[in-house]
Amino acid sequence: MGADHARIVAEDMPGAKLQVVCDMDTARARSVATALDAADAASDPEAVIARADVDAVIIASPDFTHAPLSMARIRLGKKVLCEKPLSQSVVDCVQVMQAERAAGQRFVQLGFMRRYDQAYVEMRQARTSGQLGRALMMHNFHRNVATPAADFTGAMAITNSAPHEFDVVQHVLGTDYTSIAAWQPKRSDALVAPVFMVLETTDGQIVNIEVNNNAAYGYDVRAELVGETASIAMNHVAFTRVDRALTTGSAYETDWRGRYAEAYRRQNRAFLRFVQTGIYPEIAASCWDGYAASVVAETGTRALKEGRKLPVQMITKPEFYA
Ligand code: ISE
Repeated sequence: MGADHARIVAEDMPGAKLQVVCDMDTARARSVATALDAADAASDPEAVIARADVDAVIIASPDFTHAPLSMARIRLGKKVLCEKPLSQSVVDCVQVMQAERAAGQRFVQLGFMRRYDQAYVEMRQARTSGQLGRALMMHNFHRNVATPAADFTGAMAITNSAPHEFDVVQHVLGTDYTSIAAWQPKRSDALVAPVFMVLETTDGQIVNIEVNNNAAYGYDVRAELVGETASIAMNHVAFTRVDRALTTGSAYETDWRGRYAEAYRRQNRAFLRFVQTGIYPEIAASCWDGYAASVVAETGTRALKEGRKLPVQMITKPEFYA
């Protein structure tokens, strides 16, 4: 993801300059920096964050680094686009929110890029325009070709993959969650089985989410928002269809970077405008949204383990994030 963000900065963000590429693997940082004509390469994120020639950073390092590096940026008064999750630790998320509130202004934009995906934009518009009637349910499935890491688990499907749905569904519906339940079917092999979740919202809606990290056939994310008088469903997104020999078909992306390429561009350009103007992007995800997704994820892993529905319990939303 870091290399992909570096390419977007270098090629798709007019007004931005790719200044430094930082990675713990110095050779990899140098390779990406050279390929994208960055001014420099480095391997110490704290030093890069403090550089006078760096106005803003995009954090795409391992999950456990997101909260401490975001805090470092807040202390320096510089803006950061932090890849999801803000942290898998709810306590860490609260600490970042406390640091941002103490600093008295927003510095962190969180990388829940699906908010910028045209399909979810249209779903949210359909709900807010009233053309669906009262929103009742939202069905979601999120399928990867194969697990992104060898040590991937069912719990990680909830903490690593499902936060995208936790965030974007809450964004589309304009509600919060009150409960979550989670189950897994039994596969015939040793691969991580799908996780199926059912959530209730503060506005009396029902949400179901399937995360299948071993779907095999393609990267496929779809959703349907069902209202009292109409529903809106997300199509399979493909630029072309091939009709041949009495068949028709279209291709799937291999992973999220292709399917959400435009959403990343829109998200990152919104971040650049935030850096340039100081005006927080209207649909961007904040530290509060990062906290909320982490609370749902943490509760969901317990619900999976305990085999029962659990309440989603969050702190009161600070006015700072209203
Ligand atoms: C990955 O970390 C992402 O963020 C992708 O958007 C998601 O589709 C995938 O399931 C996650 O593992």
